[in-house]
Amino acid sequence: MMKRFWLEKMLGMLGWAALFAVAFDLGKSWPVSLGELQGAENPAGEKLSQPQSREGKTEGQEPVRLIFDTDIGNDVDDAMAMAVIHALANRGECQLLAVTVTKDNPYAARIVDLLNTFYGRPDIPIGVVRGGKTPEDGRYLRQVVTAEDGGKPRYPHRLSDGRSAPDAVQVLRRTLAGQPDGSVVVVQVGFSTNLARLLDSPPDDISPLDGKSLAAKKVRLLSVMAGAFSEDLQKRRFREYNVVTDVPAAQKVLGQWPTPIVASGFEIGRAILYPVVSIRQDYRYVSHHPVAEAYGYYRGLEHDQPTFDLTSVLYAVRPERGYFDLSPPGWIRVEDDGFTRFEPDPNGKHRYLIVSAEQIVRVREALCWLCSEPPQRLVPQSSSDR
Ligand SMILES: [Ca+2]
Repeated sequence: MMKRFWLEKMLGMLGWAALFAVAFDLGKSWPVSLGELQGAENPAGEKLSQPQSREGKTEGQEPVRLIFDTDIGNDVDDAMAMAVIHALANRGECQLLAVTVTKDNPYAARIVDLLNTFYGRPDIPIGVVRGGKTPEDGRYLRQVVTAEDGGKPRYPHRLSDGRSAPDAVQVLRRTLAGQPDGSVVVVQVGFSTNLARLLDSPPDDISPLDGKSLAAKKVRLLSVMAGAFSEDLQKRRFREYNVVTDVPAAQKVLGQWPTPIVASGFEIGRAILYPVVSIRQDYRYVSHHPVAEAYGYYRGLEHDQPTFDLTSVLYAVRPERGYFDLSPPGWIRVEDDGFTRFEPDPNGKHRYLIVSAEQIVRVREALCWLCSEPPQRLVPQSSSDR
């Protein structure tokens, strides 16, 4: 115990020393604000400013306003994608406005609440689907949500029954109505049930706009994990799970959504595997980590995991970092059996992600860092804390 105390103390001092070194290298007196650092020159004389966007505005000032729509519990990548969102929120790159759930299981909303609480954002609105798809528990929801140590919940959270959470469409409407026009990015990594119902929603006391007009007014981009666009998957007529599970909803959203859509097809997440060694090594900053525990139940601690939903989040928040290339514009068509086809059209509003071998390596490493990033403040865990 004493050894650890002194080790931490020394590491802390080293950290401060490094910060002072940076400050003096820049020829500034302490303290140096982040703003000053961004505008300053480094010793090599290169400007440390933020990149300029096409419109000439400085990027990175305004966090991406994000709504996450998920079928969490059917696969573990949804939970990992939430960890990535919270890491990006820690860095001021995004603001998580709300989470809506398309898996119709009461533990799904509870694990969302649990993860938001673990990452220090327990007040984020959560909406749930009613009469939705995949009501079964899946492989990790119940285990992680109900885990206990010494008779106390291992991962504290407020929501004691997912069924008591508000309806997803209401949460979507209220969240969108409260945001500036053209500012929201929606990330949909499950079925299209909630967004299809949003499009169908009539004006109400939340907003005088119907759902389609509200989305047109408020949403800048819809980033979806859906479909399959590579040559081999097209040839095999591969039907992707998120689309197949609720085909009419996918047809509605991909046919009627009023703003641009970027899809991460099955081939992207399949090509970029999250290395299980990261799960075994990078989450040990707490005795029990909900994401690592969910991973263990779902995938096991011997196997890598496709990064499907994580890629939709990464693109939504960091679209201009060259992690992915984009297809030419066109339209994603959903056939009645759930098969997706892409029709190029210069006036189309849809694109899909493409990755090169080099980008695969870059994205994998970025996702390891982001997914395993500790919360800004750790919630004390019961009994067995190290
Ligand atoms: Ca998912």
